[in-house]
Amino acid sequence: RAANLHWFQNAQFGMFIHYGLYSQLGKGEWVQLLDTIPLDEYVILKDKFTASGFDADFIVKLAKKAGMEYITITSKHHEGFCLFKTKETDYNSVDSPAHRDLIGELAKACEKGGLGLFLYYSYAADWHHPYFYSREAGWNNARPAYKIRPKEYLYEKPEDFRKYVDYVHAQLRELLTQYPTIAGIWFDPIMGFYANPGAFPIDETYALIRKLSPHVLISFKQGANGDEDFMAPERSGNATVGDKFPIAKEVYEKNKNKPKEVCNTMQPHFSGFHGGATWGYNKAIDGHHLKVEDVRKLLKDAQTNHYNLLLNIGPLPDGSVHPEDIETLSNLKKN
Ligand code: FUL
Repeated sequence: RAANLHWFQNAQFGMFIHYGLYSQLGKGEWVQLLDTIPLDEYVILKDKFTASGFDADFIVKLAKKAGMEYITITSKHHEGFCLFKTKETDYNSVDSPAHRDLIGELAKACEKGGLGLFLYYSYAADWHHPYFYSREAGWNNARPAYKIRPKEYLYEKPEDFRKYVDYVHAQLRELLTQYPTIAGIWFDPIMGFYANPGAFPIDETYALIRKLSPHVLISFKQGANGDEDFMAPERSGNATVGDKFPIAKEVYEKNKNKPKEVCNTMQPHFSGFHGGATWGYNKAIDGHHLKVEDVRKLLKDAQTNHYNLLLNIGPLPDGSVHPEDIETLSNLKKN
């Protein structure tokens, strides 16, 4: 792991990818919750998921052209849809019309191209799994605010959450064995964790990863228990949410001198959501993606302040890279 960490610390620049069912709607990755889309309406997006434009080799080539050393992709975002082969749920890309294991394809392409691969995994939010906890049990964003509870949501009492945790652990096993060359697991969202930390057996989760794959790096934003390998705050460094949650303050103290990575996105300036940024494809921002000069500024800040920049793209509904982002990333290293 030390060698991996050393590599990571010098990697400087990575590509973040947010892709899922939400991409088809072009309103960001929180659309299910923000628009309170009924669950049975949302899940049928799977029947139209073809990912026909998702080209792992192209993505790797583009990342390399931009000078990036690694890629971090959403293997499962808050919606719960998985981009990998899994026996734990049929809510996944292999069991969709795409019939493709996108994580497997990207793992191969990264290996071939010499890039590191991190898997984003939404641990502390899942809007699909029957036993993720309810809004009443701790956090408003644990579930969309459905007036009538969908029949698929079965959580009743804190003990039920263990069924969700077992599911997460089984999926982590799958990820670590199916894609043994990955560089790390990137957990999210930290607010879901801080709002209900007692629900998550975080030490047990990390121990599982350490045992199965001792070389794999672990991050959980600014930190969940302080045993993370690096700090990965969002944009301007939301480490300050720590002030609201004593546990966050504690882990921040443990992690503050560790290597740092800050994520940012090519799709900014969309008021009214998430402090103005979206990560999954958002058609409202077409024409306003970051340009070469903007990215160079971010890179300069990263260099000056010694952190890695993890720069996000939100592929189009078919999984192809947005033309504006192709343009910017292809020209980044030109004069
Ligand atoms: C947050 C998530 O809620 C956003 O959707 C996005 O993935 C960002 C990088 O992290 O916690």
